Amino acid sequence: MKTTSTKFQSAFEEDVYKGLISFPKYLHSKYIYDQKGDKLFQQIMDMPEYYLTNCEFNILQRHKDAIAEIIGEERGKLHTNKGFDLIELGAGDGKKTKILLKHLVDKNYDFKYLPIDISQHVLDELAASLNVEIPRLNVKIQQGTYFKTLENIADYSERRKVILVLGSNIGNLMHEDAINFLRNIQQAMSPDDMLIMGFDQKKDPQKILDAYNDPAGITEAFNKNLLVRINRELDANFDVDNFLHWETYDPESGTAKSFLVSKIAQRVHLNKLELEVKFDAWESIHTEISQKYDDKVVEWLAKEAGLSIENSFKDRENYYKNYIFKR
Ligand code: AVI
Repeated sequence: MKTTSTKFQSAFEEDVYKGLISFPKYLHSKYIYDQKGDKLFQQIMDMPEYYLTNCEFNILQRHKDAIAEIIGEERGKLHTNKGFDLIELGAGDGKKTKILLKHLVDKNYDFKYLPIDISQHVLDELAASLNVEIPRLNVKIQQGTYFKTLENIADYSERRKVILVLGSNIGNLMHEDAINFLRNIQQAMSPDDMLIMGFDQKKDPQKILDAYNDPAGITEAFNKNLLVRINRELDANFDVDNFLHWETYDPESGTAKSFLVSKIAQRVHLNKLELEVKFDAWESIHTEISQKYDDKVVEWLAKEAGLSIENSFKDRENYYKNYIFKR
Protein backbone atom coordinates (compact mmCIF):
# COMPACT_ATOMS: atom_id res chain seq x y z
CA MET A 1 0.00 0.00 0.00
CA LYS A 2 1.28 3.43 -0.98
CA THR A 3 2.03 5.89 1.81
CA THR A 4 2.21 9.63 1.38
CA SER A 5 5.41 11.23 2.69
CA THR A 6 4.91 14.06 5.23
CA LYS A 7 6.06 16.69 2.74
CA PHE A 8 2.87 16.04 0.77
CA GLN A 9 -0.78 16.19 1.71
CA SER A 10 -1.94 13.67 -0.89
CA ALA A 11 -0.70 11.04 -3.31
CA PHE A 12 -1.63 13.49 -6.10
CA GLU A 13 0.82 16.09 -4.74
CA GLU A 14 3.58 13.52 -4.31
CA ASP A 15 3.09 11.95 -7.74
CA VAL A 16 3.00 15.32 -9.52
CA TYR A 17 6.15 16.44 -7.71
CA LYS A 18 8.05 13.23 -8.49
CA GLY A 19 6.91 13.21 -12.11
CA LEU A 20 7.94 16.79 -12.80
CA ILE A 21 11.39 16.59 -11.18
CA SER A 22 12.15 13.34 -13.09
CA PHE A 23 14.02 13.11 -16.33
CA PRO A 24 12.25 12.52 -18.65
CA LYS A 25 9.17 14.16 -17.07
CA TYR A 26 5.92 12.27 -16.63
CA LEU A 27 2.45 12.59 -15.04
CA HIS A 28 0.01 9.76 -14.25
CA SER A 29 -3.02 9.58 -16.54
CA LYS A 30 -5.31 8.63 -13.64
CA TYR A 31 -5.17 12.27 -12.54
CA ILE A 32 -6.87 13.41 -15.76
CA TYR A 33 -10.18 12.20 -14.34
CA ASP A 34 -11.60 15.02 -12.25
CA GLN A 35 -15.15 16.20 -13.02
CA LYS A 36 -14.01 17.94 -16.21
CA GLY A 37 -11.82 14.98 -17.22
CA ASP A 38 -14.76 12.57 -16.74
CA LYS A 39 -16.88 14.75 -19.05
CA LEU A 40 -14.13 14.95 -21.67
CA PHE A 41 -13.74 11.17 -21.57
CA GLN A 42 -17.50 10.80 -22.14
CA GLN A 43 -17.08 13.03 -25.21
CA ILE A 44 -14.13 10.93 -26.40
CA MET A 45 -16.26 7.79 -26.19
CA ASP A 46 -18.85 9.46 -28.45
CA MET A 47 -16.27 10.52 -31.07
CA PRO A 48 -16.36 8.68 -34.42
CA GLU A 49 -12.55 8.26 -34.30
CA TYR A 50 -12.61 6.51 -30.91
CA TYR A 51 -13.60 3.11 -32.33
CA LEU A 52 -13.14 1.22 -29.02
CA THR A 53 -16.59 2.07 -27.64
CA ASN A 54 -18.50 0.97 -30.73
CA CYS A 55 -16.46 -2.20 -31.09
CA GLU A 56 -17.23 -3.33 -27.56
CA PHE A 57 -20.87 -2.30 -27.93
CA ASN A 58 -21.09 -4.44 -31.08
CA ILE A 59 -19.32 -7.40 -29.47
CA LEU A 60 -21.81 -7.41 -26.60
CA GLN A 61 -24.70 -6.98 -29.04
CA ARG A 62 -23.52 -9.78 -31.37
CA HIS A 63 -22.38 -12.26 -28.74
CA LYS A 64 -24.73 -11.65 -25.81
CA ASP A 65 -26.34 -15.09 -26.24
CA ALA A 66 -23.03 -16.94 -26.13
CA ILE A 67 -21.67 -14.79 -23.29
CA ALA A 68 -24.85 -15.29 -21.25
CA GLU A 69 -24.64 -19.06 -21.76
CA ILE A 70 -21.03 -19.19 -20.58
CA ILE A 71 -21.48 -16.98 -17.53
CA GLY A 72 -24.91 -18.34 -16.62
CA GLU A 73 -23.93 -21.99 -16.65
CA GLU A 74 -23.81 -23.66 -13.22
CA ARG A 75 -20.62 -25.75 -13.23
CA GLY A 76 -18.61 -25.90 -10.03
CA LYS A 77 -19.98 -27.36 -6.84
CA LEU A 78 -18.21 -24.78 -4.76
CA HIS A 79 -21.13 -22.43 -4.38
CA THR A 80 -24.28 -24.00 -3.01
CA ASN A 81 -26.23 -20.80 -3.72
CA LYS A 82 -27.58 -20.83 -7.24
CA GLY A 83 -27.17 -17.95 -9.63
CA PHE A 84 -24.35 -15.42 -9.76
CA ASP A 85 -23.30 -11.87 -8.96
CA LEU A 86 -22.21 -9.75 -11.91
CA ILE A 87 -19.63 -7.34 -10.47
CA GLU A 88 -18.55 -4.51 -12.74
CA LEU A 89 -15.35 -2.59 -11.94
CA GLY A 90 -15.51 1.03 -13.14
CA ALA A 91 -19.13 0.76 -14.27
CA GLY A 92 -19.50 4.40 -15.42
CA ASP A 93 -22.77 5.06 -17.20
CA GLY A 94 -23.20 1.34 -17.96
CA LYS A 95 -24.10 2.10 -21.58
CA LYS A 96 -22.46 -1.05 -22.94
CA THR A 97 -23.26 -3.26 -19.96
CA LYS A 98 -26.99 -2.55 -20.31
CA ILE A 99 -27.04 -4.69 -23.48
CA LEU A 100 -25.91 -7.71 -21.49
CA LEU A 101 -28.04 -6.84 -18.46
CA LYS A 102 -31.23 -6.54 -20.57
CA HIS A 103 -30.48 -9.86 -22.22
CA LEU A 104 -29.81 -11.65 -18.91
CA VAL A 105 -33.03 -10.28 -17.43
CA ASP A 106 -35.08 -11.16 -20.53
CA LYS A 107 -33.75 -14.74 -20.37
CA ASN A 108 -34.56 -14.93 -16.64
CA TYR A 109 -31.00 -15.61 -15.46
CA ASP A 110 -30.77 -15.61 -11.67
CA PHE A 111 -28.24 -12.84 -11.00
CA LYS A 112 -27.60 -9.59 -9.19
CA TYR A 113 -25.73 -6.63 -10.72
CA LEU A 114 -23.10 -5.02 -8.45
CA PRO A 115 -21.57 -1.99 -10.19
CA ILE A 116 -18.47 -0.52 -8.51
CA ASP A 117 -17.27 2.98 -9.28
CA ILE A 118 -15.15 5.62 -7.60
CA SER A 119 -17.89 8.20 -8.12
CA GLN A 120 -21.07 8.03 -6.00
CA HIS A 121 -22.71 10.51 -8.39
CA VAL A 122 -22.09 8.22 -11.39
CA LEU A 123 -23.48 5.26 -9.44
CA ASP A 124 -26.64 7.13 -8.38
CA GLU A 125 -27.29 8.11 -11.99
CA LEU A 126 -26.66 4.54 -13.15
CA ALA A 127 -29.03 3.10 -10.54
CA ALA A 128 -31.74 5.63 -11.48
CA SER A 129 -31.45 4.86 -15.20
CA LEU A 130 -31.46 1.09 -14.62
CA ASN A 131 -34.57 1.44 -12.50
CA VAL A 132 -36.36 2.97 -15.49
CA GLU A 133 -34.79 0.95 -18.31
CA ILE A 134 -34.55 -2.52 -16.71
CA PRO A 135 -36.96 -2.40 -13.74
CA ARG A 136 -36.73 -6.15 -13.09
CA LEU A 137 -32.95 -5.96 -12.57
CA ASN A 138 -31.65 -6.60 -9.06
CA VAL A 139 -28.95 -3.91 -8.49
CA LYS A 140 -26.71 -3.03 -5.57
CA ILE A 141 -24.28 -0.17 -6.11
CA GLN A 142 -20.85 -0.10 -4.37
CA GLN A 143 -18.81 3.09 -4.16
CA GLY A 144 -15.04 2.64 -3.92
CA THR A 145 -11.78 1.91 -5.67
CA TYR A 146 -11.49 -1.40 -7.49
CA PHE A 147 -9.16 -3.03 -5.05
CA LYS A 148 -10.60 -1.85 -1.77
CA THR A 149 -13.97 -3.14 -2.93
CA LEU A 150 -12.52 -6.37 -4.30
CA GLU A 151 -10.72 -7.01 -1.02
CA ASN A 152 -14.07 -6.86 0.78
CA ILE A 153 -15.90 -8.76 -1.89
CA ALA A 154 -16.88 -11.60 0.44
CA ASP A 155 -18.90 -9.07 2.50
CA TYR A 156 -21.36 -8.46 -0.27
CA SER A 157 -21.10 -11.38 -2.71
CA GLU A 158 -21.88 -14.90 -1.52
CA ARG A 159 -22.61 -16.41 -4.88
CA ARG A 160 -20.53 -17.31 -7.89
CA LYS A 161 -18.87 -14.14 -9.21
CA VAL A 162 -18.62 -12.88 -12.76
CA ILE A 163 -16.31 -9.84 -12.76
CA LEU A 164 -16.64 -7.42 -15.66
CA VAL A 165 -14.03 -4.84 -16.70
CA LEU A 166 -14.93 -3.13 -19.97
CA GLY A 167 -13.33 -0.34 -22.00
CA SER A 168 -9.74 -1.67 -22.31
CA ASN A 169 -8.93 0.20 -19.09
CA ILE A 170 -6.11 -2.29 -18.53
CA GLY A 171 -4.37 -0.65 -21.50
CA ASN A 172 -3.53 2.37 -19.35
CA LEU A 173 -1.18 0.16 -17.31
CA MET A 174 2.33 -0.97 -18.25
CA HIS A 175 2.57 -4.77 -18.48
CA GLU A 176 3.97 -5.20 -14.97
CA ASP A 177 1.11 -3.16 -13.44
CA ALA A 178 -1.40 -4.92 -15.69
CA ILE A 179 -0.21 -8.28 -14.31
CA ASN A 180 -0.57 -6.99 -10.74
CA PHE A 181 -4.05 -5.72 -11.58
CA LEU A 182 -5.05 -9.12 -13.01
CA ARG A 183 -3.43 -10.93 -10.08
CA ASN A 184 -5.42 -8.82 -7.61
CA ILE A 185 -8.61 -9.81 -9.37
CA GLN A 186 -7.46 -13.45 -9.59
CA GLN A 187 -6.95 -13.47 -5.81
CA ALA A 188 -10.55 -12.37 -5.28
CA MET A 189 -11.83 -15.20 -7.54
CA SER A 190 -12.87 -18.75 -6.62
CA PRO A 191 -12.40 -21.56 -9.15
CA ASP A 192 -16.05 -21.22 -10.33
CA ASP A 193 -15.74 -17.48 -10.92
CA MET A 194 -15.09 -15.72 -14.21
CA LEU A 195 -13.56 -12.50 -15.41
CA ILE A 196 -14.68 -10.75 -18.60
CA MET A 197 -12.28 -8.08 -19.77
CA GLY A 198 -11.93 -5.90 -22.89
CA PHE A 199 -8.54 -5.57 -24.65
CA ASP A 200 -8.05 -3.23 -27.61
CA GLN A 201 -6.12 -5.08 -30.34
CA LYS A 202 -3.13 -4.19 -32.51
CA LYS A 203 -4.32 -2.86 -35.86
CA ASP A 204 -3.48 -0.37 -38.64
CA PRO A 205 -1.30 2.16 -36.77
CA GLN A 206 -3.08 5.08 -38.49
CA LYS A 207 -6.43 3.96 -37.06
CA ILE A 208 -4.89 4.04 -33.56
CA LEU A 209 -3.22 7.43 -34.04
CA ASP A 210 -6.51 8.91 -35.33
CA ALA A 211 -8.37 7.64 -32.23
CA TYR A 212 -5.99 9.56 -29.96
CA ASN A 213 -5.57 12.67 -32.06
CA ASP A 214 -9.02 13.89 -33.13
CA PRO A 215 -9.25 17.05 -35.25
CA ALA A 216 -11.85 18.56 -32.88
CA GLY A 217 -9.19 18.65 -30.15
CA ILE A 218 -11.19 16.72 -27.52
CA THR A 219 -8.30 14.35 -26.78
CA GLU A 220 -5.96 17.33 -26.61
CA ALA A 221 -8.22 18.99 -24.01
CA PHE A 222 -8.43 15.67 -22.13
CA ASN A 223 -4.63 15.36 -22.02
CA LYS A 224 -4.16 19.04 -21.08
CA ASN A 225 -6.72 18.66 -18.29
CA LEU A 226 -3.81 17.33 -16.24
CA LEU A 227 -2.22 20.79 -16.37
CA VAL A 228 -5.57 22.53 -15.75
CA ARG A 229 -6.08 20.38 -12.67
CA ILE A 230 -2.55 21.03 -11.39
CA ASN A 231 -3.12 24.79 -11.89
CA ARG A 232 -6.32 24.66 -9.84
CA GLU A 233 -5.36 22.23 -7.09
CA LEU A 234 -1.67 23.06 -6.69
CA ASP A 235 -1.83 26.79 -7.38
CA ALA A 236 0.30 26.47 -10.53
CA ASN A 237 0.63 28.61 -13.65
CA PHE A 238 0.87 26.23 -16.61
CA ASP A 239 -0.17 28.02 -19.83
CA VAL A 240 -1.78 25.14 -21.73
CA ASP A 241 -1.28 26.96 -25.04
CA ASN A 242 2.46 26.58 -24.56
CA PHE A 243 2.10 22.78 -24.78
CA LEU A 244 1.41 20.54 -27.73
CA HIS A 245 -0.64 17.32 -27.50
CA TRP A 246 1.46 14.62 -29.19
CA GLU A 247 0.55 11.00 -29.82
CA THR A 248 2.84 8.15 -30.92
CA TYR A 249 2.23 4.49 -31.64
CA ASP A 250 4.90 1.79 -31.76
CA PRO A 251 3.53 -1.13 -33.79
CA GLU A 252 6.23 -3.43 -32.41
CA SER A 253 5.34 -3.05 -28.73
CA GLY A 254 1.69 -2.10 -29.39
CA THR A 255 2.08 0.95 -27.15
CA ALA A 256 0.32 4.23 -27.92
CA LYS A 257 1.82 7.07 -25.87
CA SER A 258 0.48 10.55 -25.16
CA PHE A 259 2.78 13.45 -24.46
CA LEU A 260 2.53 17.14 -23.71
CA VAL A 261 5.44 18.87 -25.43
CA SER A 262 6.65 22.28 -24.34
CA LYS A 263 6.69 24.57 -27.40
CA ILE A 264 9.06 27.03 -25.77
CA ALA A 265 11.69 27.23 -23.04
CA GLN A 266 9.67 28.14 -19.95
CA ARG A 267 9.48 28.01 -16.16
CA VAL A 268 6.29 26.97 -14.37
CA HIS A 269 5.54 27.51 -10.68
CA LEU A 270 3.59 25.05 -8.54
CA ASN A 271 3.15 27.23 -5.47
CA LYS A 272 1.53 24.62 -3.26
CA LEU A 273 4.52 22.32 -3.79
CA GLU A 274 7.03 25.18 -3.62
CA LEU A 275 8.36 23.89 -6.91
CA GLU A 276 9.65 25.64 -9.99
CA VAL A 277 9.80 23.42 -13.07
CA LYS A 278 12.05 24.35 -15.95
CA PHE A 279 11.23 23.20 -19.48
CA ASP A 280 13.58 23.34 -22.42
CA ALA A 281 11.96 24.05 -25.78
CA TRP A 282 10.45 20.76 -27.12
CA GLU A 283 10.92 18.93 -23.84
CA SER A 284 8.13 16.41 -23.19
CA ILE A 285 5.92 15.24 -20.33
CA HIS A 286 4.77 11.66 -20.86
CA THR A 287 1.13 11.50 -19.72
CA GLU A 288 -0.52 8.22 -20.78
CA ILE A 289 -0.02 4.83 -22.36
CA SER A 290 -2.85 3.05 -24.20
CA GLN A 291 -1.54 -0.45 -24.80
CA LYS A 292 -2.80 -2.50 -27.77
CA TYR A 293 -2.72 -6.28 -27.55
CA ASP A 294 -2.73 -9.55 -29.47
CA ASP A 295 -3.66 -13.05 -28.26
CA LYS A 296 -0.05 -13.94 -27.41
CA VAL A 297 0.37 -10.96 -25.10
CA VAL A 298 -3.02 -11.48 -23.43
CA GLU A 299 -2.18 -15.18 -22.89
CA TRP A 300 1.15 -14.19 -21.33
CA LEU A 301 -0.42 -11.58 -19.02
CA ALA A 302 -3.10 -14.08 -17.97
CA LYS A 303 -0.55 -16.83 -17.27
CA GLU A 304 1.62 -14.50 -15.20
CA ALA A 305 -1.47 -13.61 -13.13
CA GLY A 306 -2.61 -17.23 -12.65
CA LEU A 307 -5.53 -16.98 -15.07
CA SER A 308 -6.41 -18.88 -18.22
CA ILE A 309 -8.43 -17.80 -21.23
CA GLU A 310 -11.74 -19.66 -21.40
CA ASN A 311 -13.11 -17.93 -24.49
CA SER A 312 -12.92 -14.70 -26.47
CA PHE A 313 -15.25 -12.61 -28.63
CA LYS A 314 -14.21 -10.14 -31.30
CA ASP A 315 -15.89 -7.51 -33.45
CA ARG A 316 -16.27 -7.94 -37.21
CA GLU A 317 -13.08 -6.04 -38.00
CA ASN A 318 -10.87 -7.67 -35.36
CA TYR A 319 -10.22 -4.30 -33.75
CA TYR A 320 -11.16 -5.30 -30.21
CA LYS A 321 -11.66 -8.43 -28.10
CA ASN A 322 -13.46 -9.35 -24.91
CA TYR A 323 -11.80 -12.31 -23.18
CA ILE A 324 -13.36 -14.57 -20.57
CA PHE A 325 -10.85 -15.79 -17.97
CA LYS A 326 -10.95 -18.41 -15.22
CA ARG A 327 -8.38 -19.05 -12.54
C1 AVI B 1 -9.76 4.89 -20.33
N1 AVI B 1 -8.80 4.49 -21.36
C2 AVI B 1 -8.99 3.07 -21.73
C3 AVI B 1 -8.74 5.38 -22.53
C4 AVI B 1 -7.72 4.85 -23.56
O1 AVI B 1 -8.14 4.54 -24.68
O2 AVI B 1 -6.55 4.73 -23.22
C5 AVI B 1 -8.38 6.80 -22.15
C6 AVI B 1 -8.17 7.70 -23.33
N2 AVI B 1 -7.12 8.45 -23.56
C7 AVI B 1 -7.27 9.13 -24.68
N3 AVI B 1 -8.41 8.77 -25.22
C8 AVI B 1 -9.01 7.89 -24.39
